[in-house]
Amino acid sequence: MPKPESRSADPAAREMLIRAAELGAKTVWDRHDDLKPLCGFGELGLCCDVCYMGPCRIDPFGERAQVGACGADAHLIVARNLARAVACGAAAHSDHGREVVEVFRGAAESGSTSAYAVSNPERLAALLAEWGVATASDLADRMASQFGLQNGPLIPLERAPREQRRRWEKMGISPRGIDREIVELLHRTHHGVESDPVELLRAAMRAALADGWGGSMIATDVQDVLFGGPMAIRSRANLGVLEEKQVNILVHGHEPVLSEMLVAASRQPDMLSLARQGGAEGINIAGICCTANEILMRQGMPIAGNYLHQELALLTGAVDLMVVDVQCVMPSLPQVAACHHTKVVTTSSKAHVPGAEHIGFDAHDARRTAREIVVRAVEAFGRRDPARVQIPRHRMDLVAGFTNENLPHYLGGRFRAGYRPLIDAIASGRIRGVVAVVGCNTARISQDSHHLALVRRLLAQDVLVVQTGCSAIACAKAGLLRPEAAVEYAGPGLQEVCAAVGVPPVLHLGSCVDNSRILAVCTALVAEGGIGGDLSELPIAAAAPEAMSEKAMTIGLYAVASGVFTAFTPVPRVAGSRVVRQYLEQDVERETGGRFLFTNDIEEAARGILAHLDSKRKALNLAPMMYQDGVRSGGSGAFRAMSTYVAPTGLASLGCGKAQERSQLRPPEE
Ligand code: BF8
Repeated sequence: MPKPESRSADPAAREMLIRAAELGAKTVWDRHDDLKPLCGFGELGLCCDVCYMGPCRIDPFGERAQVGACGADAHLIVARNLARAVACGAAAHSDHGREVVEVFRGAAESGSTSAYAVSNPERLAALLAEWGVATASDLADRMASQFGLQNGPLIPLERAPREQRRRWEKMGISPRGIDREIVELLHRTHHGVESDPVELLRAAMRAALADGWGGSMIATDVQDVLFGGPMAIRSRANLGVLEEKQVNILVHGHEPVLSEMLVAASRQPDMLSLARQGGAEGINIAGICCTANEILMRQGMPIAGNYLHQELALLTGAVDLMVVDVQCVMPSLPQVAACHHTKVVTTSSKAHVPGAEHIGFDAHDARRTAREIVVRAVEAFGRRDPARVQIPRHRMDLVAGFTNENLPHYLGGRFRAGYRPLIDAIASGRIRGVVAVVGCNTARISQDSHHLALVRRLLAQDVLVVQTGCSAIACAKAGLLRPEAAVEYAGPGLQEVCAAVGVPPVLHLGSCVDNSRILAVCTALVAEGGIGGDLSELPIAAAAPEAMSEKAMTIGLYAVASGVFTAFTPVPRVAGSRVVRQYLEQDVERETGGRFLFTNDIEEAARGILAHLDSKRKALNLAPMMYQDGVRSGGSGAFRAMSTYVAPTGLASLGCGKAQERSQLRPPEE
């Protein structure tokens, strides 16, 4: 068996990989190894299967076929494959958005029998004003219409900086309705339609923008209206959050419509007494992947792990029931669950898994279904064999729940809320810039190792890191989401800011659809003024250090289309085309202001990001960095210089006492 260290940087994962071998269970790493060597044509993006004459494969060494049967060359084939991935990623996010809009519509209509209701009237009021409608029902209708909008730009696009919108209009990629962009992109990749690879990449950007500034942004807004706007909150992460003496239910997938209702059901007195009658001390709900981020942000529920933890969690023998909805759910789960008593339940009409039980989840009957799932979990607990349970002891404290709505309060205080303190810290050289580190795990890279290496490297260089998705979970498990991480990892300038403001150096902003929150933060920095009039002028960047899913490619592309330098690791299937790489890594910058850096080397990604931040600082004529190699070299700013930073006791700096462990934290007083 390969060494567990080569498969994961997480000690809990390594422990469970040894357990997998004992149990004779195959995991994603074993299956990935079984496939090696991976198809070289596929890895380069040079295999075309869009018609049934093929599949056609282009010889990368130039000795055999250089075009497919229809005449498509390497560049068109690579661009077409990439465009199809982007369409699928955009479809996944945006269909999630549509789903929550439909739940919102059901909750908003008069005489509603929906189990859901508006829980955030302030956010609703702000959206009503922005969208120019009078009622929640009108808003839901208007949002739903964005998916099928045939002409004219999406309404949320208005939030983007004017210069960015001007660029999109000039390029002809201002997105229309989400469905329309995805359908048109797929049409253009059909055999014999768009044959210009660069035009195809521009069309892919248009569909990606429809996701980032459309489907995903709408999803985030609606979820905040229905389930509440997150505030800083503390919790724990890693497999050690599973409880030996409680019924453990893992929620996995993406849409909080399911997970929020399960959390509510698990807290009902009759469900708790059922669990006690079954011999359990309580009901413990924990999450995997993005739905974990959703219920963490709003409810403080613990996170069991990120993408590569989904099978490992089942191997503990402590999970009584795993309930899934859509996206990033491995079809292998029922086989792995069969090692123990664990039940796997699917709930979405769009996502069935052979071997799992399907309990259809309907928003109108959500309470009953959620309770039924909890009852099944309690029953399964009765079949648990305590002698076979092995829960890794690893679990880590964290603070999550930052958003574009609440960050101004944490940064500026209650009476002077705003991004000015952050902008001053950047302008004065205390903070080098802001980098979004997001995305997945992949079996191609030792789990979490790239996320941790990159984030630690950036922190040491006084870079404030914002996160979503499985990357945020990777850093949570490693303790980087604690305020104390500033002392342990941040450069002196960033330490000073974290101490003065009382936030961790790594800010958790939610799930993958919540990358829209990061776009909103960047837009707010532009609006506040002083460090650039456009996203492409800001000292900001993005990275997907362990990208796996098509959604990650879509996110990367809308970041680049929005003017953001984006490091993407490992290299996606573009290496087979010089034209595609040249456009996405260089030429696109003249059009959108952003560009990709594709690399397999995380140190090269870090160097590229830091060089990019410094070049933007130079172009804006910002002050030199205040500290070089930890030594103060000059500068001034809004924060008191501190040579040593005293760690906040617990989360005192966030106004967080013990009683607030699972409650929302208040922004700091002025
Ligand atoms: O949407 S980061 S592995 S869970 S795709 Fe999937 Fe990637 Fe995780 Fe969330 Ni995002």
